Amino acid sequence: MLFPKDLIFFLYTFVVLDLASLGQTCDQPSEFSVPGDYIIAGAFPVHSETMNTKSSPEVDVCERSDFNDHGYHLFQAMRFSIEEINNSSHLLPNVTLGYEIYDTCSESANLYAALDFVSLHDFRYVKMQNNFTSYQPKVIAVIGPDSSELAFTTASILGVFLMPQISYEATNEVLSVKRLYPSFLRTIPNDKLQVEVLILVLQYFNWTWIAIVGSDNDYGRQGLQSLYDLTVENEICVAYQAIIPYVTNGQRAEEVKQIVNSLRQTGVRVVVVFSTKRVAKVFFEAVTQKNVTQMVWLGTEDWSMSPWVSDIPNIETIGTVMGISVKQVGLPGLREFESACVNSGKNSGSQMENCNQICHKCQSFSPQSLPTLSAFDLQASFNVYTAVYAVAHALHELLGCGSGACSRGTFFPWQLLERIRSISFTLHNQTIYFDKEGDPVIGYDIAMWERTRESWSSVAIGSFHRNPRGLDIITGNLKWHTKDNQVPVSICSKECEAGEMRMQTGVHQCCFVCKLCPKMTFLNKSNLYECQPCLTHEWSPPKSETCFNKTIEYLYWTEPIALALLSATIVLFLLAMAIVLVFVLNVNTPVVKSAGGKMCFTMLGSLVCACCNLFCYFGVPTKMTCMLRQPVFAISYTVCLSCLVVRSFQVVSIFKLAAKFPTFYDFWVKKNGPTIFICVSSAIQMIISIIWISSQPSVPMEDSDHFENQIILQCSESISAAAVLEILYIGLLSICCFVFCYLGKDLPENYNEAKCITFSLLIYFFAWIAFFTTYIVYKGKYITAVNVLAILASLFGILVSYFVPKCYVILLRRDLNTTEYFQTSIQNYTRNKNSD
Ligand SMILES: *[C@@H]1O[C@H](CO)[C@@H](O)[C@H](O)[C@H]1NC(C)=O
Ligand SMILES: *[C@@H]1O[C@H](CO)[C@@H](O)[C@H](O)[C@H]1NC(C)=O
Ligand SMILES: *[C@@H]1O[C@H](CO)[C@@H](O)[C@H](O)[C@H]1NC(C)=O
Ligand SMILES: *[C@@H]1O[C@H](CO)[C@@H](O)[C@H](O)[C@H]1NC(C)=O
Ligand SMILES: *[C@@H]1O[C@H](CO)[C@@H](O)[C@H](O)[C@H]1NC(C)=O
Ligand SMILES: *[C@@H]1O[C@H](CO)[C@@H](O)[C@H](O)[C@H]1NC(C)=O
Ligand SMILES: *[C@@H]1O[C@H](CO)[C@@H](O)[C@H](O)[C@H]1NC(C)=O
Ligand SMILES: *[C@@H]1O[C@H](CO)[C@@H](O)[C@H](O)[C@H]1NC(C)=O
Ligand SMILES: CC(=O)N[C@H]1CO[C@H](CO)[C@@H](O)[C@@H]1O
Repeated sequence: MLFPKDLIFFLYTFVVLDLASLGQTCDQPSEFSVPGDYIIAGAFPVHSETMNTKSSPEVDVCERSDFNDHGYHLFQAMRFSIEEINNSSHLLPNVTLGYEIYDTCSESANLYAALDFVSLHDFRYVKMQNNFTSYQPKVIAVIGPDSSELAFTTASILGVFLMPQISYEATNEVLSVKRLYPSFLRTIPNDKLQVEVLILVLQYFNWTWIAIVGSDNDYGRQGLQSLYDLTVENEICVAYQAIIPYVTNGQRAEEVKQIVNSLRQTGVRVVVVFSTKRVAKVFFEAVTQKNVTQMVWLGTEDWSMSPWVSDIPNIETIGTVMGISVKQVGLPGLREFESACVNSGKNSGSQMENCNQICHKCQSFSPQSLPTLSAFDLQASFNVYTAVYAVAHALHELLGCGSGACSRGTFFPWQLLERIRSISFTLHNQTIYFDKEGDPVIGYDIAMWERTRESWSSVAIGSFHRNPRGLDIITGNLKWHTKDNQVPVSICSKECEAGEMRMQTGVHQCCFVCKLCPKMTFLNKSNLYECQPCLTHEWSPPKSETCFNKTIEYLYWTEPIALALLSATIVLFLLAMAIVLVFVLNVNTPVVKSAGGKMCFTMLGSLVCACCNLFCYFGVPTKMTCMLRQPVFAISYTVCLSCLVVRSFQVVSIFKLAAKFPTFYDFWVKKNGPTIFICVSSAIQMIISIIWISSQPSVPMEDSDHFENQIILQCSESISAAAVLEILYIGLLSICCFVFCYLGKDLPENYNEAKCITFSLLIYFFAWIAFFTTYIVYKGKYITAVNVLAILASLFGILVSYFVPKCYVILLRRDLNTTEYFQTSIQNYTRNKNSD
């Protein structure tokens, strides 16, 4: 299929080529050819680009422009490689390659060349048809042209024929879009990769505050755009960007000066110059004139190794120049080839051998006046050499030369293209192959200018390799313009300290003030502009970059305070058991009887039960322990307290009520009043507990609110109505106890328990008030220990003040434990009372 645009090109072909065939000799567009079995075309800028605006439809005559050394070397490199292949007995044996070379100094010369490439063998025209599958143009492949701008034209035309085209210097990334340029390949990496490498270099030296300028053509504009896009992704800020205009005959020179002025004012220390050498030369002339110093200039492959820029007077004042260059590979033999060529041309004069026929100036070269071959020229020449070899290797395969003899069958350019795309070969120890976009899989060198006497040389300071992808910098080779050879700094704001977030000031991300991350938040390195909160089970101190797990805390079985409490519990338990033993052995003595008789065992039993319940308070709280511990204590304590109430009541009633209300007393004794009272009282407390448990039971919970770095495992302590009722009920029993005790405070000493009961109840109240007070101010893990302590105090209070004195009498004062003594004291009491 042909596009309308291409049809116009073809119409143009006839006009242009006809014109060309009319004008012979000198004014003919420069071209140079040597026949062979297969012809490879080359397009080289042997003359510089013409800058004039066209006024008549003519192909530019390149010889009227300046001679271009660089293009000359490239052209010779192509001849050199073809001759080498012709000489080779391995590659394409018995097959001679010819070539046809065009000087592409302008778009019109380039288009002329492109159309000639696709014209038919032996004819100077393109045959119009809509299917070029079996079309056989005179050349089989094209090497060149040099610039992306020219390559766009050639690649569109050759793309229609699927004629292989390999450029050695066109770097624009759009040329890699195979949908648009299906037959385009190149031996120089594309700018997209170059931009990536530039970014890597900026990142390596921590330069985040930069300016970027580019030349006013596809190369510069596209490069600048890609570079800008990538800087945004990589948190590098572009403080200033500009397009450097073409300066012709001094026009627009003022604009360039303006750009340099603006550059100075932004205060950046690093400038990336994405430009062609021609524009870079004009730009750096302005830079030196404006006395801009102390800068780092980061260049692209097109100019950074070129003498065009390094030869500018006073260039050494501008600071450090470093640049990207395509991997430096020498091309041994090229220099000799060029000299040999000059000599042979002189001697024989035959047209076939006159290898400098391409231009008039070339014909006058002597070995001494040959243009110098710089590292940049050599490197570009190697790209040409590689391109020619790629075609030769593909042709070698296509012709089946691997078997020893090449078949000379017909083939079409699109068949050769398929081979070239999949070719892989080694050249000067370098493996050459193309990726699926037609780009070479090669890396870059990073170079820095170094002044050696009066001239510049470039020193490799590192390289970018593609497998694996990465940048290597040789720090030893770095020579900065700064004092002490320090790496120049180009940042907008100083880096924040660890754990500080950035707060952007203004439009640039790189300009910010630092702000501390408060506690319970942290700075995730993936977002430097925000402190993120920690998860609920985590905590962090202020100015932190991570969150820490909170420690899980509860009353461990083994910690000292728990061991102390456990010992006390065991002591309590043993004491209670000892008292039980003593009481059992002396169950019929008056002291035990007066203490309540069998009721004492109920009391002791409930105390032991409460004591055992204490073990529920240690270790990780479980559903069971949380649910049981408080009610069990409350019920046990109620049982015990009920017994005390009954006992006090009985003493009072015997001494005071029996006489006054005998019927009531009889009823109380006969109907087993004490037992009923104790049962009913305990039942009430039990019902309250059941209501509590079923309505709002205490459950295990994790408290992460009260301590920032701890999670406390504890039982929920909710103050519900039932809980209050329970407390009130115990309070009520206590009050009863007091009342009865004080009613009988004048009773004989061995019946008078007022002091000891008051004492134990006081301990109880004091312990629990202390506990609740602590609970209000302290929510840590030791609150459980305080709780245990309060319970222990309550239990010890009763044991020590009520039971221990009785044991004392039983064991050590047997004289007081006799019926006689008790009767005496009762008689004394009665006598005293009567005498009152
Ligand atoms: C090719 O062979 C000829 C003759 O053997 C020799 O003079 C010439 O230098 C060779 N060229 C190259 C590029 O090797
Ligand atoms: C090269 O071609 C010549 C004649 O065309 C033939 O005699 C010779 O055998 C061929 N050599 C090889 C290696 O094919
Ligand atoms: C183009 O020509 C080739 C052979 O000459 C043929 O095989 C192919 O079908 C043609 N394509 C179209 C679209 O006609
Ligand atoms: C760039 O910054 C990083 C981290 O701040 C530092 O480790 C590195 O040394 C710096 N690189 C240079 C070349 O100063
Ligand atoms: C640059 O410096 C030179 C000499 O140091 C001076 O003559 C010239 O005026 C300066 N140019 C500018 C633009 O400052
Ligand atoms: C290729 O590598 C080998 C061994 O590493 C070396 O001897 C040879 O000189 C190299 N050749 C070139 C052209 O660099
Ligand atoms: C930081 O953020 C990244 C991406 O959002 C996430 O993958 C990573 O887990 C975060 N790091 C921390 C410590 O939260
Ligand atoms: C924090 O706790 C989680 C689970 O709770 C665990 O997976 C993680 O390993 C802990 N991290 C550290 C640093 O201990
Ligand atoms: C272009 C070129 O160098 N052609 C030569 C290739 O090699 C054969 C034989 O070696 C010569 O005859 C050609 O002139």
